[in-house]
Amino acid sequence: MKIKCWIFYALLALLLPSMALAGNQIKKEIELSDFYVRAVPPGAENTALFITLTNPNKTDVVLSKVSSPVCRAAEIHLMQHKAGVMSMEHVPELAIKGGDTLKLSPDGYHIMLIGLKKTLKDGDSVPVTLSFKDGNKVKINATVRRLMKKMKHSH
Ligand SMILES: [Cu+2]
Repeated sequence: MKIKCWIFYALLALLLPSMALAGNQIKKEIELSDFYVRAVPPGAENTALFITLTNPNKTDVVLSKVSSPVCRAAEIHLMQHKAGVMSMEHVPELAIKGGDTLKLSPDGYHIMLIGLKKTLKDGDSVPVTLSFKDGNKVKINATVRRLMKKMKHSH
């Protein structure tokens, strides 16, 4: 009997870490699509990046940091109507709920590229690194596009 018990615990000790590992691997990577940077006139200091983020997991995925070599800083912003006035607010992170798709747009969440180091022309490719709270990092190349809709900046 004593030997059987020992084998049981030894097996359990062997199995537990591998089970935890399998749990991690089940987590699917967030899907990024339709990403683009808004073209701005030469000399413009800021522009915005838009992405559609789809979370195929059951749990939330949180975007916590964005960076790009084309600008001094990148911030997650939320465009809001406040007493009839559109204003932008800096939010520290952006949660994409399990099974949800979040589409960034000029009148909602967007990523502000602040302090542009060069003029971004229509068709240019902008490298961007997205860092998620779980430690995952995703690199994308967003194409610069002209947008029809005007975006007012009031920081
Ligand atoms: Cu903004």
